[in-house]
Amino acid sequence: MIKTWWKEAVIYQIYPRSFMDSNGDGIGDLQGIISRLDYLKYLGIDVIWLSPIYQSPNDDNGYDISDYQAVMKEFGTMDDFDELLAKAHERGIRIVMDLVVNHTSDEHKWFMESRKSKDNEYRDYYIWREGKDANTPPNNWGACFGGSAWQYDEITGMYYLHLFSRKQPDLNWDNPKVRQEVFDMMTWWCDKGIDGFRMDVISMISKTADMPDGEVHDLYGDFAPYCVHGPNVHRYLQEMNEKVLSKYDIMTVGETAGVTTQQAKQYAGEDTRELNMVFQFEHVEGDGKYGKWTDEKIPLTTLKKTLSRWQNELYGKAWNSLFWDNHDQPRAVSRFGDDRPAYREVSAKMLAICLHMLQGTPYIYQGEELGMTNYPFKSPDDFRDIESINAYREWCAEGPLSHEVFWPCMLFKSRDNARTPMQWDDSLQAGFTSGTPWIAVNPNYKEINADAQTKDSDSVFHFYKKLIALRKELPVMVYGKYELLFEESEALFVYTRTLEDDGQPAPQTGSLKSEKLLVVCSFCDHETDFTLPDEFIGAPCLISNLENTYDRPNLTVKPYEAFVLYKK
Ligand code: TEU
Ligand code: CA
Repeated sequence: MIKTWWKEAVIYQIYPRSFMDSNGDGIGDLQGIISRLDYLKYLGIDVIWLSPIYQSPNDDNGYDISDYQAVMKEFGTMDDFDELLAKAHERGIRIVMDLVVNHTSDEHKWFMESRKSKDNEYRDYYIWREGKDANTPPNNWGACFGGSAWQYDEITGMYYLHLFSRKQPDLNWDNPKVRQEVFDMMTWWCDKGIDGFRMDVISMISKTADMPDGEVHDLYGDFAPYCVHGPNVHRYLQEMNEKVLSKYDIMTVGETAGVTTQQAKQYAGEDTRELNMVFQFEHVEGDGKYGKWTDEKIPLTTLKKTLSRWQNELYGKAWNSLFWDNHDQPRAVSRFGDDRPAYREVSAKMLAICLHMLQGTPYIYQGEELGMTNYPFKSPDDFRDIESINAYREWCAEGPLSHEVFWPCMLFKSRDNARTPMQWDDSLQAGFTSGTPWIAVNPNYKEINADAQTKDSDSVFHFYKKLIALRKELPVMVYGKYELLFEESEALFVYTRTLEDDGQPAPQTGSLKSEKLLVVCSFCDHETDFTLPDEFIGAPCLISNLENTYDRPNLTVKPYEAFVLYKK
């Protein structure tokens, strides 16, 4: 297995709009991030993944880019970015940029040209089709944010494809000029000294030439068979690798919804010359009752089965990204743990152990290290996210479901749960802004905030700090082989990691040695009897979320208790 810095790293995702506001306009910004770099350094993370900071009309909070080489005005200037990069590097922190090139904003100059006429030189930068007739789009595909995936444009009387909002037209990657423009832009950022790319919906860049109606599951036809993992996606990524990525010491992670382990081995194989790792969603998806919407937890046995398959099948062949949440997902502790006051801290720590002990590169989403929770939305007017706003209209206000049925699903799954401001301290607006925040602060900020937790050595924050530090000491956390135990348990997630010394030193953790871990995590609010595997009886405890001893064969595991035993 190849040993590299990005396998040993811990990544911290910043959603800039909600991280830290430096000038009181209620919107997080680059100077705000700079002011919190020492906090991140103290936590111990190695890499920041910066959600988009580029110029954007913000139809989808920066995932609709109108200029890839300019900074969004509300976030600051290119000088601020250069300062952020330099100051992060001074602290030994790398910066990975979000690369959103499946689509641009409709306000990007390429699209403004493209729509002007059928023979404009930018026409083929996007995907234009004739409608079936004057009032019917080319096919029945639905967009991810509701409505048809096609938008009629009066100027030329044709439709353009947008798999997300109508302000996010899809680029035509089959046009070599588009690919070259993207590669040149990436080269420009790499030459600035950035440390990698997280590639937004990169599995969707290649579409089939033929675009038939899709099967109708929810409200519209499904585009996935024609647009996800399309015919040329690997060819385009190999071209990108050859022309750009291979020239720099950077890391790449592809966001690849719907990817199978088999496909992941191609996208992120050790020898396929595409990407370093994929962000797969199988363990956080597939639970929806209405599209992605549901109010129910994923059963533990299902979660274990999915995660274990990814652990086993990628071992030695490709590399996993590990995450419970991000800016598109509800808060980890509310979804997989238990955010009731009695269990919030203990279950947040349990989830941290469970994830960081798996094989792959862990991603911490801002506020996860504090155990931040979902937001208690009161009415549909509280949402800011285009997906939530459109979903409520489509499923409920103008659609088939009653408010009573759909509302709990929105509370549980809305992306805005993750987008409320970072809770820095117990002052007004949680110390995020001196003005009015663009989205409301979670009212629990007085109890849950960074200031209190950095001062309390028992906090969720210090627990993450400890896990990150352990990763630097224990190669088994990075390179050990995974094995699931007690597969059928609906209460406990139990696994081992085993490392045999293969004589190859690891870049950060140093020399390898044979070692083994036993990881035990309770995912429920009741006690569970558990018998230690013989070989771990008497093994020392590396880390645990409750004061307890584990030196007897028969244990009673408390609600959300988690511990790791270590054996040489
Ligand atoms: O998300 C892509 C993606 O797959 C989403 O549709 C995801 O499934 C959904 O948000 C879950 O509710 C990426 C970005 O992470 C997201 O923020 C953007 O809105 C989207 O691409 C379009 O760029
Ligand atoms: Ca600001």
